[in-house]
Amino acid sequence: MMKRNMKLKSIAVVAVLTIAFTSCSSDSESTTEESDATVETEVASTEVAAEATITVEDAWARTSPMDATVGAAYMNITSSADDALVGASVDTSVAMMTQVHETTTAADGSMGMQEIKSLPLLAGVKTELKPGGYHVMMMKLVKPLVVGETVSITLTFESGSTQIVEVPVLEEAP
Ligand SMILES: [Cu+2]
Repeated sequence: MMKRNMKLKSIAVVAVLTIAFTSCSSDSESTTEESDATVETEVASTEVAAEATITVEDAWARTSPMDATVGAAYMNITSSADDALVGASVDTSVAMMTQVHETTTAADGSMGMQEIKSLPLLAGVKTELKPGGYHVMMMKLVKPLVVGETVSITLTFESGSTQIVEVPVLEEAP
């Protein structure tokens, strides 16, 4: 971490020096440029602190039988800041309705599932969407999910950001 910070700092210094050396203008102008650079650096570091990154890994969708009306997609989601998955959607050429589901087990042991409006993502913690757990459910499939194809799933997060994930259709988890 320290090493990386040091490296970033030296890159910033090089950038400022480059501006100074390439500037053939008057002293007053180069002063202006330097102060601009300082302001930009401050803004940039504020953005870095506030901007969360959300990483989606190991996404896959299960191939669906010809007569199936629903399909499921799975993935691992890690957000650098606390957030929540509040929605998922696919193009209507794939499925007419898409929801985030959780698998439930009733008192009698029977399995079911229900929509979950907000799936919490704790900062730095990998949240798994996997068979038997959370999943993205594509309903009213327009056509079967065929191995070798990919489905673009748009994830919406509580923070307001969205992410499009290219999800390969597979027989089983990668
Ligand atoms: Cu489901």
